[in-house]
Amino acid sequence: MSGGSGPLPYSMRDVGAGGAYNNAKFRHRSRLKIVLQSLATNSSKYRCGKFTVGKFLSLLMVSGLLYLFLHKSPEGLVPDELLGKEVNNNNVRRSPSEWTSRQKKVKEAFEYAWSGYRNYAMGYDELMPLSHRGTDGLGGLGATIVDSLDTAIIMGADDVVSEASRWIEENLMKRISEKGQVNLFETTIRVLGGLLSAYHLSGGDHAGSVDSGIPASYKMANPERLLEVSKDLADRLLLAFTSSPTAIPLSDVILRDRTAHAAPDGLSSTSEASTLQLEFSYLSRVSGDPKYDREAMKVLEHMRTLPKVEGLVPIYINPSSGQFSGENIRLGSRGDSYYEYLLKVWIQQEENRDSSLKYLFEMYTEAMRGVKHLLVRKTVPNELVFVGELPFGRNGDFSPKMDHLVCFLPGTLALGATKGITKKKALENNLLTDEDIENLQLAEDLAKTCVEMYFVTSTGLAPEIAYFHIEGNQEGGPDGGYKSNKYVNDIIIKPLDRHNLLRPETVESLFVLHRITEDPKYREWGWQIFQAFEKHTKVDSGGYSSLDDVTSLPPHRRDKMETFFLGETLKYLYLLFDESNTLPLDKYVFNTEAHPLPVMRSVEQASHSV
Ligand code: DMJ
Repeated sequence: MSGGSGPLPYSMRDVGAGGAYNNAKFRHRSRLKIVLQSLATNSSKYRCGKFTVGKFLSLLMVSGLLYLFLHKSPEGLVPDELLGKEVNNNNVRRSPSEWTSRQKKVKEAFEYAWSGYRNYAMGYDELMPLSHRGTDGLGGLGATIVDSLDTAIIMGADDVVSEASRWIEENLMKRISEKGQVNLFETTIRVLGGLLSAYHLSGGDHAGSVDSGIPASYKMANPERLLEVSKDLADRLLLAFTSSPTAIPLSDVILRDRTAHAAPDGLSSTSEASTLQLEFSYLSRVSGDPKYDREAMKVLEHMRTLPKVEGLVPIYINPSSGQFSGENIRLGSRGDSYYEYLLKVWIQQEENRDSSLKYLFEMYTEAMRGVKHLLVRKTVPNELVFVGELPFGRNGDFSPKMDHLVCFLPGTLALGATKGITKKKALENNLLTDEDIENLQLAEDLAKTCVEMYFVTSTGLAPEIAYFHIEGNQEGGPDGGYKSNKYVNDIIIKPLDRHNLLRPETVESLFVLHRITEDPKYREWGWQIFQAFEKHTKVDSGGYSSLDDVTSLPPHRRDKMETFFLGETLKYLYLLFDESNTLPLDKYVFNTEAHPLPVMRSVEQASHSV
C-alpha cells in the first residue's frame, strides 16, 4: 500500500530487508547538511576550474564564519530560527561530552522547575507559576515533591533530594491520615510509585546500588521511612479493591475515613483500573505481604476473561458488573496504559514470564495486532503513520484523531520487541521474530509522527490532540502554524486542542527508542523539543508553565506546572542524553509515571547471571 489511507502494510512482507515499507523515505536533508553539501560542491567546482589562493582563502573564511554562527547560537548548536522546525540531524554524530553538557542543561531545568515550586508552592500538589501559589488538584499529598524525588536522585540533584526527603519524612504520613478524597490511579502512579522508586534507588531493597548505575553518594533519602509511608498509603488505597463487588476497583478513596466509592457515573476508566499492578506487586515483594499484589493482579486476571475487539478494549469499565461499558476504543486518554501495563507487568516479573503471567504477553500481542489492523493509518499527502480511534466500536466510523498521550506507544512497542536489550544485540542473538521487527518498525514510524506533531507548530511544541488528513475524510481544520514544515497539510489542530501540558509521552518514546535502536536522531529530536520547552514555557520567577495555544507566538500561558514535568518529562530527557546506560531497560521497568522499579528475578535467576 502506498499513499492511500487504508489499513497499513504492517505485514511481514512489507517490513523485511528491501521491503516496500521503508522508513528511510521519511528522511529529508537538514539545512546544515544542505549548506555543507553546497560548500563541498562549490569547492569541487573550484578544483575543476581556475583555483586561486584568494578563492581558497575566501572559502576557508566562509566556512569558519558558518561554523562560528552555528556554534554561538544561544541554544548551543542549532541556530534559533531553525528551532523545532525541519532540522533533521539524523547523520550528525556528536561527541559524548556534547551529550553530557546537554544532559547538564536538563538537570538545570529540573532544578529551575523545583526552585519555582519550592519558593511558591512547597507542600501543595502543584505550582501555579504565574500567580506564584500552589494548588491541590491531586488530593493534597504534596504530589510534586513525591513525583520529583527519584528524578532528583537519578540526576544527583542533592539539594532537591534532601529538601524533598525531609518534607516526606516530616509531613507525608500525617497528610495521608488527614486528607480526604484521592483518585486511586493518580495516587498509585504518582505518589506510591514515586515513594517505591525512591525507596529502591536509595538502597532500600539492596538491589538499587547493584543495577541502577546511580552513584551511592546520591542516595540521601531514608528508605525505611519511604517504605513505611508506602505501606500506610497502600493499605488505605486497598479499600478501593476490597470494597468493590467485583475484581474492578472503585475509582476513589477517602484516605482519612478508609472508605472507597465509585465515580459519580459509576464507571472506572479501563486504563486506571489496569495501571496499578507494577506498584502493588513491587510493594508486596519488598514488604513480604502478598495482599497488595493479590488484589491488583485480580484486575488483569479478570480482564483476561472479558470479550474484546481483536485484543482492544472499550475505555470504560463498570466496577459493579465487572463488564466493559460502551464501545469507545482508543489508545489515548482512559485507554493508554492498559496496553502499557499488559507488557510491563509481564516484563517486571521475570520469573513468571513463561508460566503464570504468560497470558499478559499474549493479551499484549493480540492487542498490538488489533492496533495494526484496526487503528493504524497513513496520512495524505505525506504518509505519516498514526493511530486513530473507533469511538463507536468495530462497526462504527474510524476517527483520524490522536491524543498526544498515544505517543507512549512507540516506546512500548520497542520495549515489547526486544524486551529492553538493544536491537543489535537482539539480532545478533537471533531473538527477534518477524512480528517483533514489524512492531519495531511501527514504533519508529509512530515516533516520527509524534515529533512532527511538535515540529508543525509555531512554537515547536505539540498540541494535546491532533487530527490527520486521510483519503476520503472531510475533517477540516487549521494547521499548526509553521507553514514551512513538510507535514503542515497532513496534521490538523483544532482550536480546543491547542494546549500543551508539558506532557512526557513523546520524549519517553524517544528515550526508549534511542536505547534500543541506538539511532542518534532520537536524541537530536529530543534536544529540539527540550529547547522549545525552554524557549516557550520557562517562567522568569521560577518553574515552567503549561500553554494554552502552541500554534500562536508568543503562546498564552496556562499557569500550571504539572507534576509529571518533573517526574517524567525532564527525567526522560535527562536519560535520553545519558552516556552510561543508567537504569538499563532489561533490568528496570518504568511505571506509567516514569518511576523506575526493578525487574524482579528469582534468587536462582539472579545467581545465574552473576
Ligand atoms: C501521567 O500522569 C502518566 O504518564 C499517565 O499515564 C498519563 N498522563 C500523564 C502524563 O501525560
